[in-house]
Amino acid sequence: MTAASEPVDRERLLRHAVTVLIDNWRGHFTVPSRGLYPHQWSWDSAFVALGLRHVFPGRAATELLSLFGGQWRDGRMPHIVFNSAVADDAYFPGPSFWRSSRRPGHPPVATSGIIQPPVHARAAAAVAHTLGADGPAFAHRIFPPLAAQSRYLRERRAVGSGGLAAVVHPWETGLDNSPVWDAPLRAVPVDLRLFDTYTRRDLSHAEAGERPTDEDYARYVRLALAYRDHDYDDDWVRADGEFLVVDPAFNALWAWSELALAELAEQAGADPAPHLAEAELIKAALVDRLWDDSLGIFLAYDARAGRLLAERSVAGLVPLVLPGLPDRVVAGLVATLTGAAFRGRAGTVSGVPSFDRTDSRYDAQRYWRGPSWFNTTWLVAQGLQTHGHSALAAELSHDLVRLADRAGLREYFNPTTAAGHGADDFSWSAALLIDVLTQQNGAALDR
Ligand code: 2M8
Repeated sequence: MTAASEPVDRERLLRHAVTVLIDNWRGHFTVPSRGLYPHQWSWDSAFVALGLRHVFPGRAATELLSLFGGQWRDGRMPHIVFNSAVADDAYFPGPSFWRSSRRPGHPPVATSGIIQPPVHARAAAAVAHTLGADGPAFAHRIFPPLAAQSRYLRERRAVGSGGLAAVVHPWETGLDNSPVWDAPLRAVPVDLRLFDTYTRRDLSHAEAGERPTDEDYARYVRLALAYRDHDYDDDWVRADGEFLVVDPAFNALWAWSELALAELAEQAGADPAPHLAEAELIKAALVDRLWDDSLGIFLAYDARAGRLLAERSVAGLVPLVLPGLPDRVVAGLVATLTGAAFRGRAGTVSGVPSFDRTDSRYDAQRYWRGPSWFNTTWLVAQGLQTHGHSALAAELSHDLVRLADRAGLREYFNPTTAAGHGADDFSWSAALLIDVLTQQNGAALDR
């Protein structure tokens, strides 16, 4: 019996995943991990809610509602809502770095000032569905903040004639140290004086070789400080910020969320039409501006340098989540996913590597520079399912189960050895495993 065909004890895995979500629950939200990430992270909460809804639907609703308690008056949903029960220096950069409370219109809880991919409406629509008769009441409460989050992107983050949203910091993409950001980050000086002003807390919880380098960290800090010191002004950052990038995954998730907002609007008594129209606009711009036929993938665009970044990362596969893509685009994405850059020969790679395996910068265990992650692999599987590639989608879901079985609920995984890296008992790995186990039938998993 080969390792791939070993039977998996689904019940044990499910129990473990539920235990992780219980242990990481902090009364009204879930921490991504108990050591490395002791606060509430924005897109993590959306993925967590997608799993929580199967076991504790009320908690899934609370997770999202509590996150939006940190939303700013301008509609931005910050990437971290800080847990006041934790010391300021438990995570760097903490509340005293971001200084959100000095901003007019800030919520009564400390937050960061940058954002993350807007996958929340999609999670909220799934939660509303699971809540059954209580769904419409939840939709009524969650729809207005979700609609404001989308309005913020349209009004404050759109760039260029295509109108796609730009991110102003690598952390806003969620794929923090992807090699795709290497070129735009070269324009951001490494300020050596900054090194003495902070302590990297992440290195107390994970190996340095699995995390971003000190130089990249200094750039992250410089970008965040500049945005903060300009009062998080999006006119300033779009005109003069040192990092301004249009990311395909971020925009695809925005369009996907607009489709979900249309579903929620029906339940909340609002008009779905503008959300359907917005989703179409974003999708058309993605295909028009970011699709690269020869590489068979969506590319990021460096708006500062005015050029596409011709590199293949999992972010370029995520637009598969959008229904109604042109056939040639879907076929190109599937060919790229199953080709040497990502999956290669059947059975040799687990999940979807976060970066092109044929590129010299591919690193199988360093954070977003190669490892497979649960959330991006799950998103690609969702997209495959949307476009009728059910067998390939099932293969990816099966990989997630096998990774959890072999390595535990780690933060990320070596795609070829299936070794686990980063944090352990990681919430979105647990939540998405629950989703996969709950949606699949046993026969498919135990093949
Ligand atoms: C990672 O990002 C944070 C900064 O936001 C960090 O490295 O400290 C990323 O994997 C991000 O996508 C994720 O949301 C966050 C919490 O899990 O960790």
